[in-house]
Amino acid sequence: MKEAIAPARKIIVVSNRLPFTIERENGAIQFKASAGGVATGLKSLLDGMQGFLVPRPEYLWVGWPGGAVAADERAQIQARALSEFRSHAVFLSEQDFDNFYEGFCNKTIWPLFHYFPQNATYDENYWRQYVRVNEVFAESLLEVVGPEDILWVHDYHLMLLPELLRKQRPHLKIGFFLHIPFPQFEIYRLLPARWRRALLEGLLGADLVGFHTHDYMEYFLRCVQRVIGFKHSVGHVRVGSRGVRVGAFPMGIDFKKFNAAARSPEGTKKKEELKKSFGENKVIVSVDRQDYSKGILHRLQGFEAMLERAPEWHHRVILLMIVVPSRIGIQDYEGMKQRIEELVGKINGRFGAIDWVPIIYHYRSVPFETLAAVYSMSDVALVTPLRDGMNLVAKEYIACRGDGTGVLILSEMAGAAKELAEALIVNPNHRDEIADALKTALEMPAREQIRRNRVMQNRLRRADVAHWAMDFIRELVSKESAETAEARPLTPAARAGILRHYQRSSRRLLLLDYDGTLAPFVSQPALARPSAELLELLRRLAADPRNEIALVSGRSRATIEEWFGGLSIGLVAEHGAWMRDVGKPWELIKPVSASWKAKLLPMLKAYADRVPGTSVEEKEFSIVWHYRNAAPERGAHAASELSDDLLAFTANIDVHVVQANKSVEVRSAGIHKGVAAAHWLGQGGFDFVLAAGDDRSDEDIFGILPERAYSIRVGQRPSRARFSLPAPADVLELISRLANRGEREALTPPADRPIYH
Ligand code: GDG
Repeated sequence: MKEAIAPARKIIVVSNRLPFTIERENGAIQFKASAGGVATGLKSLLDGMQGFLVPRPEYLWVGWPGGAVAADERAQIQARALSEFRSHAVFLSEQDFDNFYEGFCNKTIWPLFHYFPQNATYDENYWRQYVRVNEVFAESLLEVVGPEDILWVHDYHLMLLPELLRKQRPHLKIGFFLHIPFPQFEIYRLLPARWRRALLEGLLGADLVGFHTHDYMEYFLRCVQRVIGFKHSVGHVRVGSRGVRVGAFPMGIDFKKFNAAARSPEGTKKKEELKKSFGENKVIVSVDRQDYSKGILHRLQGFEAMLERAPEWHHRVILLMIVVPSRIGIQDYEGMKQRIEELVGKINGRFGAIDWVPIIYHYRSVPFETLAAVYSMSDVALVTPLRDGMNLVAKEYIACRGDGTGVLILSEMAGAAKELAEALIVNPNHRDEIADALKTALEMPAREQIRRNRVMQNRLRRADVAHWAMDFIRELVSKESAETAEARPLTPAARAGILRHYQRSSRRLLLLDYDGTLAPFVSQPALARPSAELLELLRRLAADPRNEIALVSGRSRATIEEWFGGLSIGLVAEHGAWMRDVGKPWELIKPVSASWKAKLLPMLKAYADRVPGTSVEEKEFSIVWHYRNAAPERGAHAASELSDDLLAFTANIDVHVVQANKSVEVRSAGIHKGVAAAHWLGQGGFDFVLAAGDDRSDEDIFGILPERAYSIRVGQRPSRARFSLPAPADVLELISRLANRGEREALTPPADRPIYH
């Protein structure tokens, strides 16, 4: 098996269902192709992929083929799946299916992510089965995945899978796409704490996480920040040594296929036949899977309201409602079917006549060609989900409007509304709004219809499903997504190189952070007073006329002045807000306002009161909440929450919220250590530059250093620094060697020294 499907590089698409289903007819196994939206999209990507990945990769689809399969049938099914559908089957048992698919997927995630918390069930057995099935998928994938393969995991059934795979194959390229909405934090947090964290961690196992819209992407990043505490920077999240990118990739449709089907001779014929059966009536079409998220009942009420308010449309309009059976057996769905049928009956009874039935209700799926003909003969499409990740029906309707006429009424709660702004956009909860839109649609002049549709058609033609898939894969394999390297440990050889370079240089700049770099962290910030040895070391370094030393700290001006004011070195306080050149008074680096402090201070103080072991430090241009002495879990959790509150609250104030080493700090924007470092670098003429720091704020220094400068980050973390050292003691050891070298050097006659250019 493995040999047969192991070409050099494959794109492996992983989804809950394969693009075919196994069924039994008279005991014999049959394969039935089933092309859903995703299946169609991916197929056209893979079939039409034009060498942006060179060489063109093979593809393989991994998923569940449906049905229960006996152990002795598996090999045969696997062979056929591969040869006929380029697929690899993951076999699940009936019980897997019950608790996983009908359970956790459709009774927990689906309702919650569609903002129906009242329909959500929180059952530990469902969760366990969800974990189990994700593990089964991971095991099955490991049988077929090669080191160069690209994995694209789809949808809410498999949110744990990226991390499960990452643990086994740290260097695999993994992308994940969510087809349903990602909810806001207040909804997401309804999940039990353990599950909510595990799902996010699961997704963060991917290199790229994609959503249909920017909103979902933002909600996801917000949840990551609140639940796990990872902040993002323009859609990049740092997870240990890896970078994870999060992006919006609105899914398109196979535009050509729908457009051509509606224009084809058979399509036209079918359309004429259908049209005839509706006589002179205008037709409003509605097509959905039967699901409470689709707003079918509200839509019927909207149609009813239109009939109430516009009697002139009686006997002139018909609502053709196609509802495709879905998830039969789940209670919520069964009850809904009954309510839909009752309401259809009620409206038809109330308004209908012998020669006119206002609603034609069709509870089954129709073949593709019929669907395209229905779209192309309907004057209006009424697409009003209460919540929908994207909604492809809306796009398909527009694609099928060959002559450009037709009116799309679209819910603002569908992801598609972001792209189809020329539609009549409605709030699907409001029956009157739907009624008004229906009336407007029925009366809209053809010219106006065409004007709107042409714009949307052009957009959908460009952003079709192949474009979507290619965009995603291109982003996944792009260079930028490569893991961001950790700084390399400073080897003895590299250290010797630094010492040699120092020795032969004539003008040197040393930019040194204090806490965590020159001194280890202590429980109380005030106890981190510099030792006599350190002060002596700095004094010796500063005594060398070739040296310029700057201590670049986040501490307050008063503390830095008190501790280091007596040395002939440059000083930076409050991450660059204050600076002092040797022999000069303190200066503000730029005019800054701190009027925001009074407003935010109570917020930080409230956290200090609430979380034992935490405290607030107030500086001139920043305020800090420290939680080094809190219970670790509690502190980290509160830090995420506080950062999130602060970020939301300060959206339009010019401040930065920085989660650093066991602290959350708010400071005026535009002030960071990089600005301070630039002040010294700007003096020019240095032929040896070294900077050392231990946290995120020091990255701003590393980022602006010239290429040949030596940057050292304390601790093994992803960093822009060239080198890392384990602890402050190692930094001290290095700079005391520098000091020694320098002093020895000063005793050597200049003529013997190598000249450095
Ligand atoms: C999920 C998300 C997101 C429907 N009836 C028939 C039929 N269909 C086809 C449509 C369309 C597809 O099914 C339904 O796609 P939607 O996008 O409308 O909705 P979901 O099934 O809920 O899909 C959704 C989507 O994933 C993709 O990411 O847009 O938000 O919920 O393609 O044409 N096809 C045929 N006969 C029918 O009777 N042949």
